[in-house]
Order: sequence, then C-alpha cells, then structure tokens
Amino acid sequence: MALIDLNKREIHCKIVYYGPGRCGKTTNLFYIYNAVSEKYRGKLLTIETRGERTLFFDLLPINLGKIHGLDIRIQLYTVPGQSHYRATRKLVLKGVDGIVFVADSLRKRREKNIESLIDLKNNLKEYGLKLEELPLVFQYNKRDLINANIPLLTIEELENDLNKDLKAPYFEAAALKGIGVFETLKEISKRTVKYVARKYIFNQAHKRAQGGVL
Ligand SMILES: Nc1nc2c(ncn2[C@@H]2O[C@H](COP(=O)(O)OP(=O)(O)OP(=O)(O)O)[C@@H](O)[C@H]2O)c(=O)[nH]1
Ligand SMILES: [Mg+2]
Repeated sequence: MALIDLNKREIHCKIVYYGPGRCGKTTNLFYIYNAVSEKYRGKLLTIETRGERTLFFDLLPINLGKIHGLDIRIQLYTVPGQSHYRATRKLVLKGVDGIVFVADSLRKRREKNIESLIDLKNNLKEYGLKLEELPLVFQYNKRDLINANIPLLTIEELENDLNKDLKAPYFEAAALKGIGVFETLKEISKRTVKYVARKYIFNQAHKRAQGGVL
C-alpha cells in the first residue's frame, strides 16, 4: 500500500511481479537482490517455496534514493504463478501500486500467459481496480532461449496476445542473465512513483475541498 510520510520525507510503493508459473518472477528478484548494494536493499524474503516454485510470495524492499528530496522506498513482491494459487495471488495484490507482468516467451506457454493476464484482471476487479488504470510494464522473458533452438513466441505475437489494448511499455529480457531486469524495474518504478504522487496530491486536494465545504 502506498504511503507518503512527509515528516520522514519518504514514499513507499508496492510493485507486484505477476505472471504464469515458471515465467521468471523470482529470478528477477534474485537478480536485483544480488546486483544492488546492501545499502540500498533489505532482506529478500521468500515465503514458502518448494524446489524453485513460489508457494506464497517473495518480497524484496529496495531504496531507490531521492527524488525531489523524498526517499523512494519500493517493495517488490512476486506471486505464486501456478494456477491453483489464485487466492494467494489476490492476497499479494492487496494495495498494489504498480505491476510487472512477466510473460514466458516459450511457445508452449502461450495459453498460460493469456490465462494469467485474465486472472490478474479478475483479481484486480475484486479490489475495484482496473489494469488499464494502474502503472504496468510487460517483460517478455527467456529471450535467451532463442539460441537454444527452442520454439519461442515472437515479440509481435506476445504483444498481440497480451498488450494489444493496454499498450503498456514492454521489455525483452533474459532474467537469468540479468538482461532487461533493471530496464523493467526502472520503468515500472518511474511510473509507479508518479502515479502514487499524483494520487496523493489528488487526495490532499479532495480533503481540503471537503474541509472547505463543511
Ligand atoms: N533460460 C532462461 N531460464 C530462465 C529465465 N528466467 C527464469 N528462468 C528459469 O525458469 C525457471 C523458473 O523461474 P522462477 O523465477 O522460479 O519462476 P517463477 O515465475 O517465480 O515461478 P513460480 O514461483 O512457480 O510462479 C527457473 O529454472 C529459472 O532459472 C531466463 O531468462 N532464461
Ligand atoms: Mg517464484
């Protein structure tokens, strides 16, 4: 849940990495954790995993430094992608401020990507939120497998399947090698901080206007 603390001059935002099972959400967080200096990151919490499958969520707090004198603190979450953890995904989405949708480039995962995006929209709806109104970035992951002779979806196909109407920015990535990981994080952070700041200013103005009437 976004929080702006003007006394401490801090903004806190929640960004959720969403997407089908095994698309590479946790891999993104591991890469970020290993690449960011201790000064700018908290502990990486991986709450319940079996093998490499997330069963509840991962959480990594990072500090992006200052913008306009405010400390930007971001909490990165991942959801468990496997279909039967829908209730957990909904729980993790509570209070979300920005979303990275990680899609799997493997051709055989095409339907799973589409299903996961529908699942995301349905879960948001239950909180009265619309995907098109939230900060959103797509990450088309596992592009490195193009060299392994494994059938991959083209970027055009991924865009057409997932982002035709949303028209959100997208990044090609190979999260295991860190390619596209920080580009994705930078874009979603920028959009999320802007969104949270705007919402805050709007709410303050609304409160003042209401105070004026009473
Ligand atoms: N080749 C390749 N493999 C990747 C890439 N990103 C992730 N993987 C592999 O894909 C598998 C699943 O990655 P995870 O990050 O655990 O996937 P997840 O989305 O967190 O999966 P769930 O927790 O089940 O939702 C692991 O074996 C990763 O090493 C990538 O860019 N390229
Ligand atoms: Mg995971």
